[in-house]
Amino acid sequence: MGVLNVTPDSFSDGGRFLDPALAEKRALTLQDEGAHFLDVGGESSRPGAHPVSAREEIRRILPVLKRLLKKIKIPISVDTTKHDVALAALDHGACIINDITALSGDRRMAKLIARHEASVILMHMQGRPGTMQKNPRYRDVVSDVKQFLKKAVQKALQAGIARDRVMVDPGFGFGKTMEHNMELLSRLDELGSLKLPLLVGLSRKSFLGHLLGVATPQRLAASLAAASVAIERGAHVLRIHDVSPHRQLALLVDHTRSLRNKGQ
Ligand code: HH2
Repeated sequence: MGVLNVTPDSFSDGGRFLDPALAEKRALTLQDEGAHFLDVGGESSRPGAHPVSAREEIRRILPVLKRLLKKIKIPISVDTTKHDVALAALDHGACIINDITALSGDRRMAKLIARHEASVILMHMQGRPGTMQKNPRYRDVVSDVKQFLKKAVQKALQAGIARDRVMVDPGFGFGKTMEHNMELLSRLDELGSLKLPLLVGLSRKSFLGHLLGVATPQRLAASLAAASVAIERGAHVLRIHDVSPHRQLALLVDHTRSLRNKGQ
């Protein structure tokens, strides 16, 4: 899943694709490089980010979605927590809502997604972006995240969203210390018991930088290494900024896995 941030303040590419023409060009590049989905976001969720209004989010993403409608063949996801933004996006060609609050941010979201027969990404977050990195705590991060996602899936199904339209995401970097993130990555396979497609967003994340002492622009190698571990532990979708190198990595890891499975 290629990331297209139409924001002034995203942590790794803020301000680069605010101009709809540049955003369109970026989307086409991500598609040409082999992305299977596009995730368009109009509000940063980096630690300490300030929330923006639905009106502003729509103002940022709608001109881009209108351009993409005719040009992009891969499914478009929109990264939003707000009903009104999701509604505008679904009316303009998006078919997946990436809700980092897992349907808890806006009580009208679940029914909207169900009514539109759209798909949803349910992500775990402790707290909210403004304050989530202030002393996050867990009993056991993997079991707590799994429990949270189980409940979010039940909520989605109760609202009428079909099970085959649900993906889950442990939410790397969202209300988690570096140790929590590393624990989640190393035990990612435990989320397999949810029996749903597993999406991970590891690309350029701060905990990789903290672990290895590298600034955001130098985090590609760490992102690739983390992605490789994630695929080995059962991740199905990688939410990424650098599609081409991740595609090479995914093809190689998949190939070795299928050879090993054949040999068993
Ligand atoms: N990470 C970010 C944003 N949205 N959605 C899901 N499902 N999973 C993630 O890990 C995830 C996400 C943060 O990355 P980015 O979009 O590049 O930055 P920003 O939130 O600053 O725009």
